[in-house]
This record gives sequence, C-alpha cells and structure tokens, in this order.
Amino acid sequence: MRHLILILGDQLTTGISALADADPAQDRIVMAEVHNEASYTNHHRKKLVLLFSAMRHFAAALEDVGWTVDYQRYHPDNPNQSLEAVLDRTIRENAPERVVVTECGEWRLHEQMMGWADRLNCPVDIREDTRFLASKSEFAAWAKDRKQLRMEFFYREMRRKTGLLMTDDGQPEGDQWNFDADNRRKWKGAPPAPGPFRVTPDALTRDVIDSVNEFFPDHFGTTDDFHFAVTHQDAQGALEHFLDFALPCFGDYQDAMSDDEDWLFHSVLSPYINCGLLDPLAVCQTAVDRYHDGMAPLNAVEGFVRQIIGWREFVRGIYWLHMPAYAEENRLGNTRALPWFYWTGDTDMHCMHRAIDATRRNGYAHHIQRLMVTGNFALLAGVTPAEICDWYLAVYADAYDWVELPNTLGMVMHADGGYLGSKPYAASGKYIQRMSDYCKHCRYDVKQSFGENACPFNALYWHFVDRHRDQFGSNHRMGMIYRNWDRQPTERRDAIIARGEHLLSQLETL
Ligand code: FAD
Ligand code: DLZ
Ligand code: SF4
Repeated sequence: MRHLILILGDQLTTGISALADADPAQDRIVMAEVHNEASYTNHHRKKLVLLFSAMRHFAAALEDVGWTVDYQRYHPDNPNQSLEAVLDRTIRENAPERVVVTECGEWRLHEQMMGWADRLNCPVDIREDTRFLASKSEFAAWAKDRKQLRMEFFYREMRRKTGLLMTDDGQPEGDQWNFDADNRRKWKGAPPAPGPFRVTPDALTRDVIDSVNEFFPDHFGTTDDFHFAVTHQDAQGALEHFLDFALPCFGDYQDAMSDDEDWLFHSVLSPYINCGLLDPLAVCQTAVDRYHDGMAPLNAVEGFVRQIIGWREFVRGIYWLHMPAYAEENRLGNTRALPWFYWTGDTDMHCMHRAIDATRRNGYAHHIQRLMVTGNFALLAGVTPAEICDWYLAVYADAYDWVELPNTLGMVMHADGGYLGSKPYAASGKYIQRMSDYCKHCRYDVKQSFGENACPFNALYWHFVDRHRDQFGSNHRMGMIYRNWDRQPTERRDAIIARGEHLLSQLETL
C-alpha cells in the first residue's frame, strides 16, 4: 500500500490537502472516534454528536466514491483510544510507504504529531492546511517587524489578496474598509429573527445521539433538539438559509442581544466552517454575490466577511505565532476560580443565566453573549484565564483551541497584553442594558452601582478599572474612563469599591 491518509474530525472535506494527490487504488483512509480527542475537555454533547455523525457521513460518502476507509466508531472498550494508537494498528496491518495528514488545529495534538514518525517507525508527511487564507509562515512574515499587530490592517491585506469587496481599481467597495460603526442597533423584536436552519436527525445521527448519551453522561449540555447539519449538502442548506433570511440584517443587529431569541441574525455557520463542512472562502464569496445582486446591504456583507477573512484568520495567526507560551499568559495576574454557575446557569444575573442556558441547550451563543456577558463577567471578576478558557473550549460546538484560545485569553481576558484589542472589552451593566432587554427581567437593578440590589456588573466594572490603574491608567483609549471615575465623590467611590469587594468575596452566590 502507498499512503495511509489520516483525516481528523475537523478536516471533513475532499478539499483537504492530505487528499490532494490521493489515489483510491493505492491509498487508504483512516478515521477514528477516540477517547483522547473526545475527552481532552468536557466537550458539549451536541459537539460530540455533530462531529461523530459528520465523520460517519463523510466516511460513507468517501466509500461511495470508491475509497477504502478504515473507520473506528467510538466505544469505551475499544483497545485503541488515541489517534496515534489507531495509526499504530493500521500501519501494522497495512505497511504503508508513508502516513499523510494535514496539520491539525491544536498545539496539544501538533506536539504529538511531531513525534509520530519516530514512534510509529514510518515516514509522516504533515501538509499545510490550505483551508486558511494565510499560512502560518505568511502570517509570521506579516507580523515580523510590526510594532503592533492589528486585525484591521491584516484584514485589509486579506481583502486585497482575495479581491472580496474590492473594486476593479483596487479600492474597498463603498470607499470604506470597515462599516462597524453602522452595526450597533438594538433589536426590539422587529424585523422577526429567522431562527437557525434545522435538520431532522437521520438514523445514523440518532444512533450517535444514543451513544453520546450512553458513553458521555457527565459531559456538558444536552443532545435534546439536535438539529445541526452533519453533511456537506445540509451545511450548504444552512448557508443558503442564512443568506436568504439573516444576512440582510446581520450588520444592523450584530451587537444586539435578546431575551426571546437565541440566534438573532447570526449565521450559526462556525460549527460547519471549523470542521470542514463549509469552505470559509466560498462562504464569503456567496455573501459578496448577494451584495452584488442587491440582496444584502454593504454593512452586513462587509461585517460578515470581516469576521471570517479578518478575525478568524487573525486569531489563528496569533495562536500559531505565540504557542505554546500563549496558553500560559496571565498579564492581569488573575487568581479567582470560575464560579460554578458557569456550568449550571444557576445565577440571579439574568443576562448570565440566559447566555449560559442557551449555551447548555444549543452548544451555541452568539459573539456578543460570549464577549460582553459571560466573557465580560469573567474579566471583571478576575477569573484565572486557564479556567475560563477551558470553559469556552468545552461548551461550544464550534470550539477548537486555535480559535477559542485567542478569543478568550486575548480578546476577552486581555491576558496577552492586547493582541486582540488595544483596550479591554470591559463594560458595566449599562452596555448590556443598551444592547438587550435582559435587565427588564432581572432581580438586580442596572441603574444602581451599590446596595444589595445593584447590578453586579456595575461595581465589578469600577473595581476592575480601579484595581488595574497601573496597567491601563496611561492607555489613551481609557483616559476618559479614569477621568470619570476620579471625578466621582470619594464616598461614592468608596461605596462602589466596597460593593465590588463584597461581590468578589461571594461570587458563587450571585
Ligand atoms: P457570525 O456572527 O455569523 O459570524 C460569521 C462567522 O465569522 C462565524 O461563523 C465565524 O466563522 C467567524 N467569526 C466571527 N467572529 C469570530 C472571531 N472572533 N474569531 C474567529 N472567527 C470569528 N469562534 C469559533 O469558531 N470557535 C470558538 O471556539 C470561539 N470561541 C470564542 C470564545 C470567546 C470568548 C469569544 C468572545 C468568541 C469566540 N468565537 C469562537 C468567535 C465567535 O463568537 C464565533 O465564531 C461566533 O459566535 C460563531 O457564531 P456564528 O457562526 O453565528 O457567527
Ligand atoms: C473535537 C474532536 C472530537 C470530539 N473527537 C474527535 C475524534 O474522535 N477523532 C478525531 O479525529 N477528531 C476529533 N475531534 C477533532 C480533533 O480534536 C481535532 O482535529 C484536533 O483538536 C485538532 O484541531
Ligand atoms: Fe445583567 Fe445587571 Fe442587567 Fe441583571 S441588571 S441583566 S445582571 S446587566
């Protein structure tokens, strides 16, 4: 046999580089559901169902077109519970000339992969993941010699590189690179939000649901109402659903949150893009086509494209540029444990309860819930970055270390010194009130900063500002905030700080 081709659970596309020169007559594919991948974090049960079912459907599709696929279904009694052990067995059985694999998305597995050739006594060809616009080395070259790495400038490079939303004479469409300032409307129930694309689970998916419930009873979240796409065709359906019903409003309500709607006008495409069911560039191209066809406004399409060719590529670049030291960063010196209500949703803070409860039910929360509610609270409360990072890695169907870590440790926790934002995204309850209707349903009073019923975000916000004066006092983007704080009467500041101290001493009870 010539090549043994390993396809990982988040590489489910025939476009993957490991298959580039593959030949079904000479090569064999191996795919495996293994304990080590399924339990390196407390993966949401919907994520396990999504990946195992999508892997099984993909393997079946490969077999339909003539491939031999050596596929291991998950069972706790399987003797080989790591990808390396499965490879070891298949190498012994097939004696391939070499193993071929596309580079993976996590440092943890990457380190293991680097030792495979020696330990398995077989050459291993690790290929670049060409699903990304910027390779690791391209990003490193862009970053080299720059004093500051800013997403906005990297994004412009990616716009030029792809030609997306660029005019024939090389200018950004609409004479502006970024329409973020237009994308901050509160949503008051109209226009109606479409809800996500839903697929009724087929027999194979139902089988996976039963296995996940049987073998992963302690994992976070529920498999109830599983409706994710698990095939390329259905993921394409999800993309079209988004383009038809949500994209036109994506920009306007990008930062909005609602007590009634879990998904608003977000695409809910990250679970598919990240595991290979959708191609990121093709997704962007179809959105841009909608703009050119007059079906979606520029602020929506530009905002959407920026998230994918800008933020998504940028965070991956930061990850590989700085790992493994990146995961250890804790520049604000946080030491607090993650409150237990992150796992249960059992808190009186209504915004937190709703964001965590949606996460538990759906394996999904949209960006503003992740950033400005659960993330913001962890930042203000001074939670240890490693603990909050592990939570985000566990609870979302789209979570992989390369994208979760920079978003959490960098964007939310500002623990890396500021690669993902020149100032922390810290906010008081006022922001949450402005962008949502959560506060109307809350036992806390968003207008108060101290006293028993005062919104915890308010005192924690000022406590954060005050305790980090050394880090942020000279940041010109925070000058106004410090001036506002310093202008407040001493008694008021003392009362707020005392309330903050009190809250920090009993986070679990909020
Ligand atoms: P939309 O709002 O519809 O955006 C469109 C697409 O843009 C997404 O599908 C995604 O591919 C991309 N995108 C948007 N924002 C980002 C971003 N900041 N970084 C990378 N890609 C982005 N995204 C993940 O894919 N996996 C994660 O593990 C993850 N963890 C996060 C943790 C925190 C603390 C925060 C603040 C954000 C995280 N994000 C993560 C980014 C973002 O929240 C999700 O990509 C988005 O909510 C997915 O939902 P959607 O597909 O409806 O996105
Ligand atoms: C996330 C995940 C899970 C839950 N299970 C598997 C698995 O059983 N087999 C597999 O090949 N991949 C799985 N994955 C995806 C891998 O963890 C992913 O490839 C690495 O984390 C690198 O991104
Ligand atoms: Fe959240 Fe505070 Fe509003 Fe309650 S009052 S929903 S805790 S921001």
